[in-house]
Amino acid sequence: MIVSITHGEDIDGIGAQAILLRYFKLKREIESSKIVLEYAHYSNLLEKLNRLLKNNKNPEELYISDLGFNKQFSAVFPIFHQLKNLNCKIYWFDHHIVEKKIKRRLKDSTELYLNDEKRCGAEILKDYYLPEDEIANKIALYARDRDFQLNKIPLAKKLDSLIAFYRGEEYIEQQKKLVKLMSKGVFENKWIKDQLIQLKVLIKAQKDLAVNRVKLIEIEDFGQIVVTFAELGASQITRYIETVLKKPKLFASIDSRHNEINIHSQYANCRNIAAQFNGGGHLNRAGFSYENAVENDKINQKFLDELIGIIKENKL
Ligand SMILES: [Mn+2]
Repeated sequence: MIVSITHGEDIDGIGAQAILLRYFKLKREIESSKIVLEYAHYSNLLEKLNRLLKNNKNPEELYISDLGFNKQFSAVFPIFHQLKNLNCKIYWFDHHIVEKKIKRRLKDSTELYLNDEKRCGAEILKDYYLPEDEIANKIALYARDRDFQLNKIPLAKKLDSLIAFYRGEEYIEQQKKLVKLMSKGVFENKWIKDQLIQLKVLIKAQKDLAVNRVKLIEIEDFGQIVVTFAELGASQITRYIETVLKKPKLFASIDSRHNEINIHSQYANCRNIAAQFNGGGHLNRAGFSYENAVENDKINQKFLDELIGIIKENKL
């Protein structure tokens, strides 16, 4: 059994998995049906790995892509050890900021640990497994366009919005279908078109709600922050709010379906802020979970107070 765990939040996470599937098919003649596709994020990677062990299906190979490392992940080491004892080979491809010490430990615990902050996850996989393949290059290009906010490829943006919407267990089949299509080089077809049409209506409604719910908070010696929520991928909410409001120094959006929070800021260390909530990410954008961040259609005051306190400690 081969297992691929990636984060399913954007085209980089999904694209990395699609490239992996393509590699298996082209170079090792393994069909995608033989590969277990999993999606995880900071809050449930350990849970997914533990489940893998418990199911006792003896994975021969485990691929983790586009997932950073945060403090609570130290529990992955004993899990990796157990997997290794089961003769499982572990590969981890990432581009998040990870401490040198941890990187060394991960290198020692895996068959391969590749981390490059200058490339996105899909690019790292493409360069490693399929550097010459036209379709893998296209996937990596789309992922880079979104991950580095180049915004030059409209189709990448569309696919990214679809992926962001597919977050969560209820859309897992759609997510997998998209990964398989992309791995075959299909980026546009009737199914994708229909999905996009349905999505457009739903997203517009959620974006309007996010704007209506905007909460502006003034933080002394920092400036204004904006917090809002909707039933939409948190990074997608943030991106939209950023086009509506230019002034705030920090944007925090909550995906109220999953209590997942995304923060963007050029003025605060987002990675450190997220780490305080056991999340992670990049310097200027990061994510984490907070149980009941939204309660009875309102942003939880306890969460807001904590967030404000942590922002104050992490000004850039
Ligand atoms: Mn990424």
